[in-house]
Amino acid sequence: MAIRLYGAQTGNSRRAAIALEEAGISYSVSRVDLRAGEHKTAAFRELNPRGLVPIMVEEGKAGTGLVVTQSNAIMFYAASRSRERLTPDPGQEVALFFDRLFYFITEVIAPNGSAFALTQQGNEPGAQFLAARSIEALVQAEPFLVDAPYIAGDRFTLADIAAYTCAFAVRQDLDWSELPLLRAWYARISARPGVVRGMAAF
Ligand SMILES: N[C@@H](CCC(=O)N[C@@H](CS)C(=O)NCC(=O)O)C(=O)O
Repeated sequence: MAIRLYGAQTGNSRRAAIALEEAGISYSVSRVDLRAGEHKTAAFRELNPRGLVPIMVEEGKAGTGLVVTQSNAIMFYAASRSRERLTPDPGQEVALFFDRLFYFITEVIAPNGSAFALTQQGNEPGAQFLAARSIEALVQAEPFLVDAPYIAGDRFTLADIAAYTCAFAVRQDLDWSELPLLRAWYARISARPGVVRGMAAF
């Protein structure tokens, strides 16, 4: 089944691309020019009425296709078809995995995205408040790595992909000298071939 990923150089798009790469799923890329407003065209909104990237389309038989418009749903789709396990084995560490994954989705990624929207609205104090909350949550993830090399334990999972794209987005705003565990983890994740390819997809 042919898979096409629409996206741009954004954290959400990169997260989806990394997951497909790590899962060993082949896909083609459509770069969406956000500055030119390609994501707000009628044709694009037929795929995602919200006019946001990423979108994954899996072309089916006789014109029926799957359209997925949430980066985290694309990650789970990739995991479900992965040769490698990108989620914990059933019954083991599942709660920890979801706790860490949603930590990054709700505490780090969400306020970061809202800060960006407030900047676009000219609300700089609001933007700075949310950006600082996002970075604070990221910094407070340092203890996650005390006993394990990956965000949710001994194995690379979707939680690492979620955490990596947010750390990448604010890498210049972090005091890495204060974050030795996150620094070593960031280097480890950056060196993964699937991550390198996913980061370069758009
Ligand atoms: N919940 C969606 C959010 C998608 C989203 O906010 N995409 C941003 C880029 S990271 C976007 O398309 N922004 C363009 C705009 O707001 O005009 C997801 O996780 O995929």
